[in-house]
Amino acid sequence: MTRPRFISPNEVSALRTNILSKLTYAVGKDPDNALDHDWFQATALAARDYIVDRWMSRTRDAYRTGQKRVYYLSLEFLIGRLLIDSLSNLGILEETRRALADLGVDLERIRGLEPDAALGNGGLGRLAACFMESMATLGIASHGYGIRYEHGLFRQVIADGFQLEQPENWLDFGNPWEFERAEVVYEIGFGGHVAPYGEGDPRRQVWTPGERIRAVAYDTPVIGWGGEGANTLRLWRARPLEILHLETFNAGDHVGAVANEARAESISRVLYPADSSEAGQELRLRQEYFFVAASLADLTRRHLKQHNDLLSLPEHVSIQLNDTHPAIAVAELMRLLVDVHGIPWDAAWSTTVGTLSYTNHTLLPEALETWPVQLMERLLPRHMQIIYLINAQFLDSLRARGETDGAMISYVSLIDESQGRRVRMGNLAFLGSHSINGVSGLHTDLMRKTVFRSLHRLYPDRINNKTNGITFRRWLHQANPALTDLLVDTLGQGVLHDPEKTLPQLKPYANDANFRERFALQRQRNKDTFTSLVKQRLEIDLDPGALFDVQIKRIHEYKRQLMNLLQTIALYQAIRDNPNGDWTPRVKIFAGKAAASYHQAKLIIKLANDVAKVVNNDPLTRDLLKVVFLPNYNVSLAEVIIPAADLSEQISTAGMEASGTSNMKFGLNGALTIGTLDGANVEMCELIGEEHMFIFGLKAAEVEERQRSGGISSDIIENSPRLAQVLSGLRAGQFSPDEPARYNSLLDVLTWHDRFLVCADFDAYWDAQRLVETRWQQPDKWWQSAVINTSSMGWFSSDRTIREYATEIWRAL
Ligand code: 26Q
Repeated sequence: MTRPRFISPNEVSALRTNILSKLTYAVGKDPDNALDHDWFQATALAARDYIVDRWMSRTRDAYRTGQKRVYYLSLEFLIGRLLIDSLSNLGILEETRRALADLGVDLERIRGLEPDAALGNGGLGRLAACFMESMATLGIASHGYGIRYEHGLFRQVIADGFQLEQPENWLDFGNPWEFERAEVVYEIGFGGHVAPYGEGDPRRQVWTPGERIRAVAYDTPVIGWGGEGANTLRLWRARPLEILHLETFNAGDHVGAVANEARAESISRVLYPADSSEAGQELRLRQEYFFVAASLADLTRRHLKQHNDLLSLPEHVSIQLNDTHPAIAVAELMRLLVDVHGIPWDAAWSTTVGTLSYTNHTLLPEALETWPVQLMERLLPRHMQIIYLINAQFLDSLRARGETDGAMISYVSLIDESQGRRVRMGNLAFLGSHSINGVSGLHTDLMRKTVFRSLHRLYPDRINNKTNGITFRRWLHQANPALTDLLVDTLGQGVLHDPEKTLPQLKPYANDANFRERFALQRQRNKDTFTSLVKQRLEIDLDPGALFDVQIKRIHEYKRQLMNLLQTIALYQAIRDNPNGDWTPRVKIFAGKAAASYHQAKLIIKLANDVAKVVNNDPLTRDLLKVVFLPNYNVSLAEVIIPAADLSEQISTAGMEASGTSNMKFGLNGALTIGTLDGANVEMCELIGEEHMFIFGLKAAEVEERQRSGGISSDIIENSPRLAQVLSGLRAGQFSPDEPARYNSLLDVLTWHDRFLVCADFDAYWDAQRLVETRWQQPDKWWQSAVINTSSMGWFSSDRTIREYATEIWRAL
């Protein structure tokens, strides 16, 4: 076995005993009657024991050494399954496999029974999960704080080609990884009124909420690589103050007595299934404040226990805000310091700024969070006052500095007066933090030049870049054991422990024909596995020798799945026009969810399914082109698709994808990227070399220039016969004969307001795809590039990213 082990040799028999004992005494089943699910539970509980031992000793260490604590506040943690990840990080994966085999149980079968913990929408949530694992690996004393949603991201069902959303019930069979902490409870208030606190500074007030609920902690241990580091993911569940309103109940109003409970619990009931702002939803604001208030109460309590003084907070504590979703923390921390602990305003402000830092994940104006002042006043009256005070102090300081530009001042104000009065959460997070970071070089550069240009001029040292990363333990070791084994065989175990240093040593093997063959062979095995999954789920036969061309991510216009589909149609039409041409057999693979209320995105899903239906059933093109839309994209599906991909589609409109992280996962697994110079693609290109990628299209600066001149594409369409043919086919109902006008709204947008420049990039994209085919037809070259992709990805380890956060922002290493 090529994998490392971290524990003692007689582990298999010990594991067998532990699993059997969990099955009997924790699950309550006899081995003879146990179902697969019972075995999964028993195995997870046995693994958890190993984790808990390390977790407790880490927690003790953190108190003993007084090391700096990092708190990662995020409304999303897109964790996925934990069994294989935990076993592999503990170094007992193979031992567990053998222990189960002795008991007549196949680990591969039971691993699939674990539900995906889908407490996130996409990249931002998955990043939080990768970061938790890297922080544990690096021995940083950290807590993730979030919400224990009863229902994670909806389950996507495709019916007649349309997306339907169904509730996701990940907790139905219990959750073996978590510990309920019934004793860790905080009261969270909403509404009510505010009154002055005595005669002193009028900036100190007393808030009496009109409504109170409880936040109850649930802890999940997160184990790092090698089983040494372990941290806590603490998720809050909303509960009523009293479970049953006894007086109401006794008065005979049995339904009314539980209404209170339902109202309180609605706060942690469901994840908002949107990846950009669902404007003004009261429940969303309640969620944001609920988890921020509970987390700050919890961490200040821990700090006071240890250090007895809140002014020392910045020395011992860093709080990272994952986007603006927890930005109300700025006002809540001020309230705790000033109102509750009686700290003078100015000292409280420097403590707040010294403790908080904020990561921005998007520049799209529609995704920047703002809340109506009216709603804030009703729900969080004291916080609204604090925001006004912060704003007044800030705007005064500008005038004192001699800033007179009214437009600039109203642009940086915390209150947007232009569309009803709204609080700008991005500006609040910026002012209340000592560090504001973007998630790729280009994105950070654009932050300085666009949304935060004025704030950047006022605080030139605050904005910094931390390019995203991914945990290789999940996205290589776990997802692709065949490639991992090949890498270990070739480079030794160092590649598992320190890929940043070791992976570059793979580069010379790109020229080794024998190695390339082994590299291609592991891909072929993964493609075979994926081919059977598609057969089983969709009844579609794929040619595993075809080029697997993959775009999997949230469906969004800026990510341009539509451009990919238009290309697919163009290719289909071209093959039909010349069926005996020298075509490269290709499978176009799509997966992704659309926000339930995002009409255009849902129409794009329907189009993918419509195109698939026509193309897959056309005998003229059948052996050359297949289109697959896999329903219900999630972390576990990504783990199967990515290792089987030949080509990775990263084709967002330049300047719009903050970073992307699947681009890194594909590159690590040796897929070649076709993409624009956007997000982290830019850094990938620098490290991999442009000749091993297929870069095309307008650059960010060109996009900006074009958008200023309006997005009318009729000229472009006239000058591109290929694009014109695609659009007229669609318009004529070539893919929707039952409803020829189905795609008119998409077509109208393309023609009259092509904000995402699908038309402008169409021909360049076509040309890049032909280069892909040329390379594919020269396997030596293709696999050379593939090996170079894998060997160049070490820098994208989330360990590197976290090390940068820890040294430059948190000062925690
Ligand atoms: C906001 C308000 C109300 C409801 C929902 C939201 C909301 C929810 C999720 C807004 C945004 C998100 C998620 C954003 C996200 O995933 N952004 C991605 O973050 C990745 C990690 O940095 C980047 O790689 C991607 O480029 C970026 O799109």
